[in-house]
Amino acid sequence: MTVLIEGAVGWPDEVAATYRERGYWRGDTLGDLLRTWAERSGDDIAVVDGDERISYRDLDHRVDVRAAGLLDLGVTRDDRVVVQLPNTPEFVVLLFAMARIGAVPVMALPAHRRSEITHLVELSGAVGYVIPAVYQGFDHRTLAAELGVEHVLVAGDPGPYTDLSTVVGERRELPPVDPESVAVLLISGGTTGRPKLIPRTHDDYAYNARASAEVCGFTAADRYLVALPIAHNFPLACPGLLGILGVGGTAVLAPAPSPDVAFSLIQQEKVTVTALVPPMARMWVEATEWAEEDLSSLRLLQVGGAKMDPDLARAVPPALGCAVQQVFGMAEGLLNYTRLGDAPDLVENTQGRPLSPDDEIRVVDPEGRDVALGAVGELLTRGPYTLRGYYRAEQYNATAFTPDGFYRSGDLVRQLPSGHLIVEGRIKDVINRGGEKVPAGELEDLLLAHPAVAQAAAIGLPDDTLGELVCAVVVVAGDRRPKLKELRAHLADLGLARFKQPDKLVVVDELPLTAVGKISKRDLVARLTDR
Ligand code: J2J
Repeated sequence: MTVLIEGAVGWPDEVAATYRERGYWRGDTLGDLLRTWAERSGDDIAVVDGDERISYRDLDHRVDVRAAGLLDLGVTRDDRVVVQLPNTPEFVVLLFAMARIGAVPVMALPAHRRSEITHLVELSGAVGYVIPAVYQGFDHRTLAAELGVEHVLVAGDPGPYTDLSTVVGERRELPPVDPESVAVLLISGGTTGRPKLIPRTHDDYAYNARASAEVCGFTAADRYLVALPIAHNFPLACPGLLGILGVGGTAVLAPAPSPDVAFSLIQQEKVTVTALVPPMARMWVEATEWAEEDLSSLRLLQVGGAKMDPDLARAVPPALGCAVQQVFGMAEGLLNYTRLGDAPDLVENTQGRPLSPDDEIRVVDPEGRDVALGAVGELLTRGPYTLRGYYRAEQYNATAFTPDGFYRSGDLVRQLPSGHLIVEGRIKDVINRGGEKVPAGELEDLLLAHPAVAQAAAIGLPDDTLGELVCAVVVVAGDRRPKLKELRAHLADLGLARFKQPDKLVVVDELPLTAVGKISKRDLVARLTDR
């Protein structure tokens, strides 16, 4: 078994050897790669943020200096640091600086709040927390005060903490980092209970980004708009930031994905490619009705995170003047892409096919037997960039993976003879709210902490805009019916991210049960959608 970091299982030795032989794993760390890219593309622009343009050479230099500064602080190899920065150059510099010293960023999303962040700090045993001072009205420093981590680094007014811009040291020779060690810990959206952490190694993540860039036809002439939150796997490495830097192109950082922000950046920076979730892609298509910006530089829009309506897939090319690509990915690894040369029927009606020739796919029935080609079943997968176990989750891993290392995705799919997959549903207890994942159990536990709630079930209800809305179904304790607003305020008090808070509340006398006495969510959804 390859050793990633304490608490994370890797691939069996002979499998790892195959991945190396076939050239997927090349033995470079993300820190080494940036050095190579800087030697190749020195004066070209790597990152654009507003008026700031950062060349590859400058980025490489900033990364060295920050890496030294982190070491001087005492942050060192294998140390975990929760990083919660928006789409800014600080994020990019920190990512590579941590890679260079072998420290591991835990990729929190900007929307996460006390509930998620305390969980991430505890689970990862983080020694640090890196934040903006205030972002979207939320003062991250007040949250930092509750965490008790050793290092709080702030981009902006640091208050009582350390100003991130002062975390600089003298450029120096750095101790080597193992390319098979963990480069990042991504947050899972697809698990039961509290979110789990996904270890991604330098080798596997570099391959993930490089192969994705190839499938998307990235070249040095491309300019990728980082529109979604950069900590998410999709804009980070599919091909995203890492993929565009790998080919010598430019990453243009957007503060938000909405058309009013993104369209002017596309025009100004001649953006050629970007990635969105389906509801945002729909907003873009609709915005072309009135927007006056010139979007003619766009050549490709990637859409993923939730299932895209075929109508939307058809509407993108005429409205935005670019090709559309469906991406069915997961932070756990496996990525499926429709290919640039695929027939329109495949691009519109499938969620793509696996990225790597060595992605192994099984589609199985509830007993774990392979179904016939074309039949619906659960998608299992293993491969050169798919995890073999969540971080520090031994017990959970025993059921989340088959004994021979396939990850049970919880997604229901069927596969066409061409290899393309169609997502038909899911068996995991997660609500997919327009690409944002809400683990039902996490929400239910917090709902139950409200004095007026005796029982709770969180379910997804169909919605035209978001695909699914979060619905809380509760049985009341006592004689006072809680209001939706009150429950949302309660969840906000407990520090739950806003996107996980219910959009709807339904009060029932009792929850339907399955034959084995569990809450039957299928019955609940059926009941509530009939209405
Ligand atoms: C249906 N369901 C989809 C799609 C993801 C690229 C793109 C997306 C993600 C992502 C990602 C879907 N149609 N096109 O990491 O790099 C649902 C599935 C899947 C889960 C994973 C990337 N694309 N899904 O969404 O880790 O249920 O990754 O298992 O957030 O989203 O969620 P996440």
